[in-house]
Amino acid sequence: MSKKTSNQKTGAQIVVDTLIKQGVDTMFGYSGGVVLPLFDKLYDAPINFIVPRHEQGGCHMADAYARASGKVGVIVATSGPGACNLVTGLATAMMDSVPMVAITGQVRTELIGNDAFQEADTTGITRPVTKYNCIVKDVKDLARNIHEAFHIASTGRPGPVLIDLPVDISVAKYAADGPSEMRLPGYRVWAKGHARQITSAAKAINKSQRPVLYVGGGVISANATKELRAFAEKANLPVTMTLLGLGSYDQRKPESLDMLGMHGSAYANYAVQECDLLIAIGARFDDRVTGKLATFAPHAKIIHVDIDPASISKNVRVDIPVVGDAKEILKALVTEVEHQERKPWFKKIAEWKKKFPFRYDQNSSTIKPQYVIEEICRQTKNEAIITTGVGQNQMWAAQFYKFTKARQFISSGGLGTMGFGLPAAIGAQIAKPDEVVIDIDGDNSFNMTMTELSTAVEHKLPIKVCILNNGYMGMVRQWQELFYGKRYSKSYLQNPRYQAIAEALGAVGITVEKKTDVPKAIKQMLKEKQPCVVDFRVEREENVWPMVPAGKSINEMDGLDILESMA
Ligand SMILES: Cc1ncc(C[n+]2csc(CCOP(=O)(O)OP(=O)(O)O)c2C)c(N)n1
Ligand SMILES: [Mg+2]
Repeated sequence: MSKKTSNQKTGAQIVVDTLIKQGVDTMFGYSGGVVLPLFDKLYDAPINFIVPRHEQGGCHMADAYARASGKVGVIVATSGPGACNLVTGLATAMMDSVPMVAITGQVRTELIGNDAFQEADTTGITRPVTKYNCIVKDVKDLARNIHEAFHIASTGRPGPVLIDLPVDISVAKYAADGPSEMRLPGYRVWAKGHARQITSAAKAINKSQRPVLYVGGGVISANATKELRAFAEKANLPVTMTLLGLGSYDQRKPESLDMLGMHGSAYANYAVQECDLLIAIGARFDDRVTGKLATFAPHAKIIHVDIDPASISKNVRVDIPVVGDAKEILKALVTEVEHQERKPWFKKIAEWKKKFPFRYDQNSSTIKPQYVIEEICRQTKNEAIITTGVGQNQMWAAQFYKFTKARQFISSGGLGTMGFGLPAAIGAQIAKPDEVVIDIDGDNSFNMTMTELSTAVEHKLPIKVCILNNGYMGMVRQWQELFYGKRYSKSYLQNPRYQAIAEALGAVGITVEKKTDVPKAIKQMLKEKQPCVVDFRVEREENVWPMVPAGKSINEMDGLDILESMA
C-alpha cells in the first residue's frame, strides 16, 4: 500500500475523529440506511452513545445534556424520517438558544432531488429552526464544516447547527487530517461590550431609585451567574428571572423577586411596572414576560445587555443597549456601580412579597400539585435538577421549587414543547450522573414521549418522573374554564395506568392517591437507583395563579383575590 492511500480516511472516519477532537465524549442518535457508514465507525469509538426510542427524544436528550453541562449536545439521525423527527427538538433548542450539533444522513449526492427512498430536503426543512445548516458536498470540506458547526453552535447567541451528510461523502476517502481551519467571513461575535455604553449603564444604575434586574437564560448560557450575583449584591438590586433564567439567582434570598410574566409573581410584575430602571441581561422581552407591550414597564429607562444585536430593541425600545457577552459585561459593570440603599423601594417590595406570595389551599383533602412540588423541593434541599413538561406542571414547578444554582432548571420555554420533560431528564442525568434529576411532568406531556423510559432503564439512569396527573391538558382546561365558558373541548384524554407502564418498561412505578402518602412516596422515589415514575393523582381542576390574561399589562393579574383568600 502506498503511503498516500494509507493516510486516507473515509468521510465517516473523519466525522468521528473530528467529533473527538471537539471533545465529544457523549452523543445521542438513531441509525438508518445512509448513516450506516458512520455508525460502523462509531462501533469502536471512545464515545458514550445513547440510542433513544424516537429521534425527537434523542434531540431533547442532546439539548438537555447541553443545558445541564454547558457543552455542545450532539445528535445523529438518518435521512428522511429520521431527520424529520428532529424538527421539534431543533426548534425547541433554537428558541431557547441551546448549543447543539445535529448530523443527518442524506441520500447519495447524485440522487438528491430525485425523490429517492428516504430523501427529504433536510436543510430546507430545518433552515428556520437552526442557527445555521449546510449540506456537505465534498469530503474535503467535511472536517472544516464540523469544526464550523461547533463554533457557530457555541459562540455568540448559542443555537442548533445541522450538518447534512450524503452517504457517498461518508464513504469517500480523503487524506487524513484534511484542512480544519474555519472559513466564516460573515460570522461575527461581539464579546466585549462598548466601554462607553457600559459606563452610561452604570451611571443610570447608580442614579436609579427603583431599579429591577431582569435576568434571562443568557446569563446561564454565558456561565455568568457568579458575576451576576456579585453585581446585584454590590449595586443592591432586586432580581427577577424569566422561566429560563431561574437558577441564576438564589431564590431563597430576600432580594429575589422570583419569576416574572404571565404566571410570574405579583411582586415581580408590580416591581417591573413601577420601576424607574429595568436592567435586562440575557433576556429577550418575550411576550409571556411583557404582556401588553405598550404598557410594559411604563416608567422605566431600559438597559439591555445581550450577545445578539438582533434582539436589541426588537420588542421593546431600549435606552442603553450593550451588545456583548454577559460575563464580560458584568465584570466591567461591577467595577463601576455603587451601593445604594433604596430603602423605600425595598420596603415596598417586601410588602408586595408579604401580601402576594405564591399560595395554594393547604387544607384541602385532595393532593394539590403545588404541595407535591414544595415537598420535592424540601426533600431535595433545593438542590435537584428539575426538568418539566409543558403546561400547569411547568408553571407550578417554576413557582414552587426555589432554585439556587445555574443549570438546575431545564424546561422548554420559547417553544413550549410537551414531551420535553422525560428525555430532558435523561440527557441531564447523563451529563450530571451524581445529581438528583427529577422530571416534574404533566400526564399529557409525559404521554408524548414516555417511550423514552426504556432508554432510561437500559442505561440504568436513576431519573425520577413525577407526573402531576390531573387527567386533563390542565393548562388548556384552565383557559377553557376562564375564556371559553368551561367548555372543555377535547382537553380530556383517557390515561393509562402509569405504574403499570413503568413496570412493564422495567422501571419502578408508584401511584399516590392520598395526600398523606405524598412525603413517603417522594422519599422512596429519591432512594431508588433505577428510573422511577410516580403517578400523583392531583386535584383535577386546580388553576395556576396569578395569571396575566394574554394581551393585558403584567400588573393586571387575575387570581390575586383567590390567592389572598387562602392566606
Ligand atoms: C407538542 C405540544 N402540543 C400542544 C401544546 C399546547 N399545550 C400547551 S399546555 C397543554 C396541556 C398540557 O397538558 P399536561 O401535560 O397534562 O399538563 P398540565 O397542564 O395538565 O399540567 C397543551 C396541549 C404544546 N405546548 N406542545
Ligand atoms: Mg395534565
